[in-house]
Amino acid sequence: MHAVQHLASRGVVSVNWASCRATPCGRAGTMRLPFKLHALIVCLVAAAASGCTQRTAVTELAPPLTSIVPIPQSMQPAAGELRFSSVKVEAAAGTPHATQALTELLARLGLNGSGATSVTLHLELVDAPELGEEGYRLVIDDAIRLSARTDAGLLHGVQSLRQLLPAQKQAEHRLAQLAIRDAPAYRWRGISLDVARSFLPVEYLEKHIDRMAVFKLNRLHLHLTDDQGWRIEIKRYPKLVEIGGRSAVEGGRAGYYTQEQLKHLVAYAQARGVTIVPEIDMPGHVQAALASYNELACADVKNLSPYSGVEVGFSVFCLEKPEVVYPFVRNVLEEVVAIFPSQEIHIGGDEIKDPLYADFVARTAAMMDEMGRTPIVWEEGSVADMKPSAILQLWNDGYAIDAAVAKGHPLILSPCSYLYIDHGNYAGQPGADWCRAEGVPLKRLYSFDPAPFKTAVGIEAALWTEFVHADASADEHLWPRLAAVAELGWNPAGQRSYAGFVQRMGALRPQLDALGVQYHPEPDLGWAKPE
Ligand code: TNX
Repeated sequence: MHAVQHLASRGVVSVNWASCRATPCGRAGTMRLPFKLHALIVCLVAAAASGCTQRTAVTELAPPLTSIVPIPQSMQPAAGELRFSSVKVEAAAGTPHATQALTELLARLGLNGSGATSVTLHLELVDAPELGEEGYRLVIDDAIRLSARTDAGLLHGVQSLRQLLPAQKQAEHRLAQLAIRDAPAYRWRGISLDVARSFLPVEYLEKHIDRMAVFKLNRLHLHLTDDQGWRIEIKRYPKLVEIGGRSAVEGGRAGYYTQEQLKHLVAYAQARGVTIVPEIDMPGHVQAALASYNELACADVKNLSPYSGVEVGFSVFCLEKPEVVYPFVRNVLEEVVAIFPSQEIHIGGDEIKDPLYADFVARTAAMMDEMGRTPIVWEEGSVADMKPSAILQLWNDGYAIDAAVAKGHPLILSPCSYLYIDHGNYAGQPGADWCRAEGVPLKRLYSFDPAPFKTAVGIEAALWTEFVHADASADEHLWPRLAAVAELGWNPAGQRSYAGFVQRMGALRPQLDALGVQYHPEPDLGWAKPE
């Protein structure tokens, strides 16, 4: 019996992850009883679970691996391991997305055949209120039992199972016996992609959604319009894409999505537990719209050409012409809500000074309410008179948001010095650095704590694309930092540690490789390229 099994066989060991001072890979085997025996046992199990086994003296202790990001709320290793070469799925009705995700995973790993040793995997819906909308239980003993209240919860369970399994086909698969109970701290765990400055093709977004799902991220905010481009087909105003879709930031990609493509993406994301949240940025950041429909600008505006610069804050709808602007806004938003079932719709509202700004935001937010949706507005919108249910998205670290919180406005947290991942992975990486000259390294990002923001519904990182023009560059900015975003949204500060994250994420590199991610070779994870 190997050591972890032996230790664990004396009773299920429950790991308090936060109290375990994570031992860097490569040194775990040299631990010499610095803790009491129980703590040592717990930490050895945790170290094994963290995925250091291939590179440390713990190797003989604990294959198979149990590194999961974001870290499960509770994970109890049990005795033994389960070995198998095929999996038979017994899925309850009402679990279409989880069943599909599981079927694809098993096929990719060659586990869907009739292997010599078969195990049964039960997918079940259970009435367990403590699991919430997205929680799940995963028990591995002589079978695999995944249960949740919802299909969405089961999908997350499938992702945990994916991370417990190797990323590639094996002759035989092994899983540690364990019991996981898991649920997220926050309901909003997102990433915003700026497809307006530089377009991202549908195929990239599909891959991106697959990758988000692996880390249980559940909101994809698409910044669909800005000065440099209008990316969403609006049938009533075809010039928005005919003219506005042809421009991009200098060096970036132009293009647009048809409504059919967007509906396809919505369904693709839904099947993976991801909600697409569209943003139509108004009343500023609208040069592409003004260039397409000149009447949206005031008569004294001279420059109505498409724009490919980087500077912001110069374009605005002519708010003195409400009879022109509001029908346009309403017609556009009606088409937007017909495409996107998301309860929340982002109406922008950033970086513009105009005497009628607050009025515009209040009227447009009210329009969203009438359409049965919840508006999201960038933090500046807090000056507008809106229902307390309107969500504000915080982006300047020090922005005075307390009054809005006191009014009850929910917050999406995107403080730029932690979550603007258009900024460098390291100081001096070319690109955006206006918010933090030292960039937003992984460790810095991970140190953000949402807890002080009482009305926060969650967090969202942002990839602006003034300087990110290709798929590979997007990948390199997004990963591995998005995995840290996922953990910040899933686990409260007391439940996680950077050292533990580094070990677990370090071990999950093959998962990113299997997904074809061109990630940043992060030195903290031991991924730095040799000199
Ligand atoms: C600020 S965040 C912006 C974007 C830029 C970004 C660049 C926000 C609401 N506005 O328009 O792309 O900085 O980092």
